Amino acid sequence: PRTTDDYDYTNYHNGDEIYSFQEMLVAENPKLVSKIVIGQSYEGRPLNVLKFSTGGTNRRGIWINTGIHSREWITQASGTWFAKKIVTDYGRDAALTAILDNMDIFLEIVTNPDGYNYSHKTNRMWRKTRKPNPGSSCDGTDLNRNWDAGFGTAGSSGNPCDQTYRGPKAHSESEVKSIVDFVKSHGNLKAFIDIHSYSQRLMYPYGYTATPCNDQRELHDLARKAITDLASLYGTSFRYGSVMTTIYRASGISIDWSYNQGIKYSYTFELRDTGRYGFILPANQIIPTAKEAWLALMAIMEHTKDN
Ligand code: ING
Ligand code: ZN
Repeated sequence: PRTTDDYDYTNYHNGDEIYSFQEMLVAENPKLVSKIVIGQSYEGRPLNVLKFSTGGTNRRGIWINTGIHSREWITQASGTWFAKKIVTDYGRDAALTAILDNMDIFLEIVTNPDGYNYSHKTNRMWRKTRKPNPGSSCDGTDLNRNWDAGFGTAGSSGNPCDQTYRGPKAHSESEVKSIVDFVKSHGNLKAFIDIHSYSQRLMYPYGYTATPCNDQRELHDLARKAITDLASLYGTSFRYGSVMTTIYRASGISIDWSYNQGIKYSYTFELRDTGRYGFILPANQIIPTAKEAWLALMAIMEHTKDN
């Protein structure tokens, strides 16, 4: 494709194709979209973040990332669709326009580029990074167990051969550390949304402890509103609640770290489906999955703007 209008949103794309989508989107919308390179992956790929901004200086921000687990292809595909949706709706949809007139949106689509490349070329079911682990024949760290929030406690593994290997220490992985540095230096993010698949859930902190977070009531009510909006489109049902009570104990996860940094609206999604296809979701579900998820994102972003 030569433009983002020609891009095929109904099929999955590899990392290079998504990178070139990002370049096209920036070139087509120079006043609205810019690209920030927050770091590079272990294998040297850029960690690109799309910034959607209508001006101001260090406005309140919303962080969204997809693809922290490489095999969850519906998430990178949805992230690409979200990016196009934002530029299409700005100036046309009143709610999105109001959000962007007050806040900036940061979107990292390919959050684990090495794993994503490996998942396309070698092993479709690859979840972790590709960094070797000294003393082990197993490669990779789980980027959603590597954050400094209950790091190393129950709900992650110390064995490099496990899918939930946490890495040698908190923020040891450049893909995580680059986000940590960006979030801290920005200093004005109000929402942090980490998008996974599959199992159709919308969750808030905590994953490493059963103790309810201070904002549990507000986060719970907003989650209910978001999944109700989501279901209004095709009737897809999402469970919701804290990570620990909704799915299982998980330590060192992104949204527990972001929440403990003071970013109140920290949420994590698990998109379609509930297991029929799992990670191998047919491509004809990309647009419906992205469209329904967008309604939930809009609910969270609007609430964030107004609070
Ligand atoms: N499952 C998640 C995992 O990392 C999850 C569940 C999501 C836990 C978000 C904590 C936070 O185990 C998938 N499919 O990645
Ligand atoms: Zn995941």
